[in-house]
Amino acid sequence: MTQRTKTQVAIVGAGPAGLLLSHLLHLNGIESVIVEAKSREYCEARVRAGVLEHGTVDCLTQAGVGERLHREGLRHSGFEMHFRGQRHRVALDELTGGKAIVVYGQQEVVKDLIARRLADGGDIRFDADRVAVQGIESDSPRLCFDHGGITQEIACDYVIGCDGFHGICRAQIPANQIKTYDRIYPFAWLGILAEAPPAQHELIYAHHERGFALFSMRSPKVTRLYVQCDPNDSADNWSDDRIWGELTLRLATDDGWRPNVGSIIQKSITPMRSFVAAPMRYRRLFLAGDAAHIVPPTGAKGMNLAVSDVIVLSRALEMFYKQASTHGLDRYSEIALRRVWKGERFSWHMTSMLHNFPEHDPFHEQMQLAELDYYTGSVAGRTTLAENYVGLPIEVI
Ligand code: RFL
Ligand code: PHB
Repeated sequence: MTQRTKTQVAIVGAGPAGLLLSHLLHLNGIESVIVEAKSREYCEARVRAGVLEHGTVDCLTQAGVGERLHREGLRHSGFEMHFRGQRHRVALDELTGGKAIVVYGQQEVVKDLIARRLADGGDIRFDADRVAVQGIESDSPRLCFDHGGITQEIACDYVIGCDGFHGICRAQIPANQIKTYDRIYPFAWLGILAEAPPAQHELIYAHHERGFALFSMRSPKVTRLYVQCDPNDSADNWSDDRIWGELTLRLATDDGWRPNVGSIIQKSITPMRSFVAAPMRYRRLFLAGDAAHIVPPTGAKGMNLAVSDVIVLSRALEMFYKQASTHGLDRYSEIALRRVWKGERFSWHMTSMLHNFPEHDPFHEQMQLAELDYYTGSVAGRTTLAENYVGLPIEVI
């Protein structure tokens, strides 16, 4: 037996993109259902991004889901680049007219959004199996899935694929209607969470002949660190001693600074890839966030691009439901992609400038150092880094 229901907007995926879209639609009186493959606990525990651009913070604040973020998030008005044993600071606020970023774990954003959707009576179907989009060529698409042993079908006006890079929505678009752009990098990041007080308040991006390292944090007691490794490596090959040895070597500066060492509570390897699928729409199916594009994490842009997509898309859906105009929906992909490509460029540039590439020769190494010298040594260079890092403007329809 199939249980049939109807909604205005059916959303696949309860990551930051799907949850925020559902909440923004709700604030505008538009009904949605989220269908999610994993459990609520799993979604709330997934450790990923940590840096929120100023526009992301503004959006969450204005949408009424920023209270804990303002209480517990760490506001950073600068970050550092370490190379040749020296520290170089990029003063975000001074270079961007007072803007900053906030360090607040993605899973905390997800927890806040789930709690708010459920408090507002939102419909999130966790643990959905065999999720499929049907009727994509028609004007009445449907989302089908198994839930609690029952086959369900949700009829809707629009399906929004917020199901991440490995989701099912992007694959619904006929191959001749979508173009993809891809770059796989010859390295990965080993990321750890450590019970160690951050040895300094701001993030550090380090270039070192042994490879890249990143110093970040989650709270006054927990440090988040990453170290460049081989993409085929396994986290099991990295003993705690080896991790701390590499991190200390790559991050340390000649003035004696080094990260605090502590017990490692989480360890995982992330591959590095740039990917864009365009357009981000096919008929009544729209893609947002990682379902349409991914970036290497070096620029801290992934979740922020998911948020800016959803800001544009929620406004376009509002125009459709309030003014019966498809103008916004017709322009969504073009507007979202303009910002996505700039995020892709920044992430690619930071990645290229900071990592050790196996094919690089001593000339390339000198080019990277000259680039780092230029970008940190001139006001123009630092301003370029700063305005991209805090987040470029979000174009609204
Ligand atoms: P998500 O978060 O992947 O959510 C997709 C959701 O869809 C579900 N799903 C399905 N549901 C139903 N049916 C199916 N068939 C489904 N298939 C999948 C999944 O279970 C999931 O719940 O995508 P979204 O919402 O677009 O959000 C994107 C962000 O998660 C991602 O871009 C960031 O995490 C990237 N990222 C960073 N972004 C930043 O902005 N700042 C950072 O500092 C930052 N650091 C990072 C990062 C990503 C990292 N990793 C692990 C890739 C650091 C790392 C290490
Ligand atoms: C993090 O804190 O997880 C983080 C920070 C900056 C990045 C990527 C990840 O560029």
